[in-house]
Amino acid sequence: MRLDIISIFPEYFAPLDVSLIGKARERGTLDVRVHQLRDWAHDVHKTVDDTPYGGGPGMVMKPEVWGEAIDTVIGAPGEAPPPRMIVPTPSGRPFTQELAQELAGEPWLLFACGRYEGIDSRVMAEYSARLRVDEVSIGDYVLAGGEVAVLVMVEAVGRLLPGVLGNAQSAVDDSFAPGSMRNLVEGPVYTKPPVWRGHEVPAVLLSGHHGNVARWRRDEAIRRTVRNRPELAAALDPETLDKHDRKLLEELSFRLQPEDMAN
Ligand code: 97T
Repeated sequence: MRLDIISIFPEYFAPLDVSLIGKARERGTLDVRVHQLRDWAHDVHKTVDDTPYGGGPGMVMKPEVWGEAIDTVIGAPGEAPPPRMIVPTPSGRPFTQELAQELAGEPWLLFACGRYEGIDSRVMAEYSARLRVDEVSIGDYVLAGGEVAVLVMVEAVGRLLPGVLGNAQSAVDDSFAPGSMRNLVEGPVYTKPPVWRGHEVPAVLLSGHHGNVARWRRDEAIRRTVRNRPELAAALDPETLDKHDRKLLEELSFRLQPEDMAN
């Protein structure tokens, strides 16, 4: 997979030299190219922003500079199938594991990092006519720019590429998990020693009883989901819940929809 990233802070992307993504780049699984947007600015000050039309605070990134940068990176029309373009912005569609999986199937992604109040909207309009453009948010908080959002997305997408995670682990991941577990967060995990500073590992995990271990893990996953992600708990599909699950949810004073209580 080829990844192009355009930013006024290429130094932000140093982490892509290390760990999983760094190894994938060394092996040639990933071809990451980071570009300095200011290389396409023409004035002596390498200006990339200007004041917003209609007034208001902050600065907006200039369309001409972005246009020249993107034209150069994507090359002449018809030269190669164009990339999908991703623009991080707090007003974008949510970045989810589903979108990460979709992007992992693409041969070429172009990330455009905005700073200040964002990129002149005509840039997205212009390229929407030539390639698939998605404005994407990584969550409901405000960053100083798109760079960290791109790091998040590149890591989430990169680990899904064949051979990046090491096959043993990727199999254990989402695809192998039973359907119902996909809507629950993970429970707690433990390793040796069995007692640490007086804290004991739950006895069931040392019991060797695989059925009891599986049931305990599911209970813990349900407890944590109710506590930390009530909106996920509320959306649980009753078809994926057994009697034990329903009893536990009741104990946690969590109520299913009345129509589901008959089951
Ligand atoms: O807050 C931002 C500023 C610039 C670019 C992206 C973001 C953002 O992306 N997801 C959440 C916030």
